[in-house]
Amino acid sequence: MSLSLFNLEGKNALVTGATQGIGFSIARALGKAGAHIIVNARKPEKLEKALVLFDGEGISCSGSLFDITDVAAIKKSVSEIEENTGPIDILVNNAGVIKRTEAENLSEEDWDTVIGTNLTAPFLLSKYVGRYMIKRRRGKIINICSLMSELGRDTVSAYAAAKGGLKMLTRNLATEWAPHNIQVNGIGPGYIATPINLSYREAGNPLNDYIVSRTPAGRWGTPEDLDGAAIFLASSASDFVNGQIIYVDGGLLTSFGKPFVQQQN
Ligand code: GCO
Repeated sequence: MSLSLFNLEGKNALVTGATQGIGFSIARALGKAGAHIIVNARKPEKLEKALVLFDGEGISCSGSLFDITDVAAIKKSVSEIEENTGPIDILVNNAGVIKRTEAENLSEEDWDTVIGTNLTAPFLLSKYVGRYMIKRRRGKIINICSLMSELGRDTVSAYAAAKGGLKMLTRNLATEWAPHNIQVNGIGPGYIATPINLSYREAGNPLNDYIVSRTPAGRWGTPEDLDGAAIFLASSASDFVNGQIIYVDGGLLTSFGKPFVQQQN
């Protein structure tokens, strides 16, 4: 056994929604472990900014500008990357959106947006990248799931349905593609401080305080808390691990919780 098991040199990793939050951090972690990262984004300005940052940290990177809800764009971009950059060895289905509205008021349009981005897009990307992986007889797919792959919460019905579906997509693809030496696993982040939850992440906000008290570790996670799980699932250290969701949640899902007590600092 040596640490070279975790080395990603010579590998290409495509990370969707990699210009901010969890996607940015996972892309950086894979890059620092030696991979060439292919940074996907929808907006050119955001992509440019992220590439400059990665570059500044000495990470080998290139950009791939496409909307993951556009199947023609997925097909075109995947084949362009395969032809011009090289094989996609690692696919991280990270990009996601959330709409927080009570179920009885959630519009069909918002439902479709959330399911389209968080569930259908990972399926389509896996399908088109998977075809190449099957031919090569190797590949790693990491789906960014959520606590909401397991739990419900007021106002997030579409998100929970999509993330629960993404967990089962992970298990199903793992089952179908294990014979081709492809490992499909997931990471289920707990409450991680990113732009997606900026609106309620401040002391005094009841939801913020509940999250901190409900998390056994007693704090929000940072995007970097996910680095180890991402490198593990992208590397040959996980070659016999398939269909698993690693929850990186400070212990939240294993705990019944305790009565709310104001944090004493
Ligand atoms: C919310 C949050 C969550 C997180 C995360 C939890 O409104 O409860 O936004 O859904 O984004 O996915 O794992």
